[in-house]
Amino acid sequence: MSEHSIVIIGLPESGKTTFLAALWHLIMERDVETILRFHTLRAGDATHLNEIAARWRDAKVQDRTAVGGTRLVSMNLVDESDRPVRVTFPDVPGEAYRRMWEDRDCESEIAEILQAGGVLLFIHSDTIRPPKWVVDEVALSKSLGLNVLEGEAVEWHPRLAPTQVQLVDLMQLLRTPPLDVGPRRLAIMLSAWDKASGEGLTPQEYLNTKLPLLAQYLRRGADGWVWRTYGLSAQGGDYDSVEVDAEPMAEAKELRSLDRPSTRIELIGGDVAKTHDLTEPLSWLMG
Ligand SMILES: Nc1nc2c(ncn2[C@@H]2O[C@H](COP(=O)(O)OP(=O)(O)O)[C@@H](O)[C@H]2O)c(=O)[nH]1
Ligand SMILES: [Mg+2]
Repeated sequence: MSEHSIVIIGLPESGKTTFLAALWHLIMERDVETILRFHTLRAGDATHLNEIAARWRDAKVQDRTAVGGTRLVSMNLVDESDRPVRVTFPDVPGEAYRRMWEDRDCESEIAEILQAGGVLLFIHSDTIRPPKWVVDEVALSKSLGLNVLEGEAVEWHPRLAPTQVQLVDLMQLLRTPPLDVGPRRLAIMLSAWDKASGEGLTPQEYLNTKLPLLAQYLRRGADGWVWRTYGLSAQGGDYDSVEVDAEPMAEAKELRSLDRPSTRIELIGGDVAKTHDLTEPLSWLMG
């Protein structure tokens, strides 16, 4: 069986687990056409996938992936010409990537996983932290009547860095030993696209506009990434929170009422105008 490994990377809360949940539902349910299809199950392997897919079907937000709880999930699939492929991806806690940025450190187990052949980079399109100017922030605080301390330095912390700065660093680390394995394919997944599509931009235009540093880094080809940008709505809208006393969302209720849950999924970009097929980027990454 040809083994393909794809690594899912992204800062915390970028949509990684939701993607895996929707993908597993799609593969097992077969209620829409997909390029890659289910082949065989490996015993004991699917518990985590089944759990997250069940939560996804119920339109419930995924629990935060436990810190230290890296789960290597693999799916035995077949491609268009019935060739078996095993796709392995880790559900690595986003904290691991945060640690690489903030502490310049990474566990050896994760370093090994990061040497996968294809990279899926998740970016939550609605929570991008843009670069900010101190003068603007001060002016804003003052106009809101907040108490601004004059002449006092605010200590900087790497976590305050804009999203695009953190992501470019992460991409550069993947082309630096010990993580470097040569040029690779990269699919950029702008998640929660349902929140972003109202702006009328294509995923590529969105990347250029909201994350210009990352877009330039990729366009210049400095690290040799062969890349594509997708807009992904893996839920179709907002899901119910898992908090006990949380109000149910009207949107989640509507999504639950769809006959075929897979049709909640919308993916644009790549070779297709619009599809429910989450295996399209995987198939491209394996190409
Ligand atoms: N509106 C919307 N929210 C999403 C979508 N995908 C993920 N989210 C939300 O984004 C947040 C982070 O998702 P999660 O998959 O847990 O991210 P992870 O930490 O990278 O595994 C959660 O609140 C999700 O419900 C989507 O397609 N649409
Ligand atoms: Mg997660």
